[in-house]
Amino acid sequence: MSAADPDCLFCKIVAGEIPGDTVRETDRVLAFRDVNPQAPTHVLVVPKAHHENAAASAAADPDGFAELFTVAAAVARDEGLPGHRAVFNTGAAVGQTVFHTHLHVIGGRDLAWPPG
Ligand code: DGP
Repeated sequence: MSAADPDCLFCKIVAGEIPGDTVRETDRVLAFRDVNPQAPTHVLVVPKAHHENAAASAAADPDGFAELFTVAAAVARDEGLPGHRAVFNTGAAVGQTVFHTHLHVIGGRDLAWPPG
């Protein structure tokens, strides 16, 4: 696993230094509720290993990256969602604010397409 970044918010949640509302955990992945939910269900699924975005995680640990999606599906099932959206923001230009890979799992209301 890559070293935690001492300045990274999600590394601190993974380490338990900052509380997170955890809904699922595996050896490699933590899923917790977004502090600023955009829908009735808004869960962030993060690899415990620190990488700054989805592509970096996929390159460094393909199996761990795939596990983000199996955990996302389990979260959606647990929440009883009839469908859900799974989104990575990559880069500040499209709204990434936390530079530790995180898959947004959003559902529980109608979602427009294309996204804004
Ligand atoms: P993004 O904009 O794609 O980088 O998403 C970052 C998300 O992280 C955003 O939806 C809000 C969420 N967030 C920021 N700070 C915290 C926090 O301290 N705890 C939790 N649970 N979520 C946070």
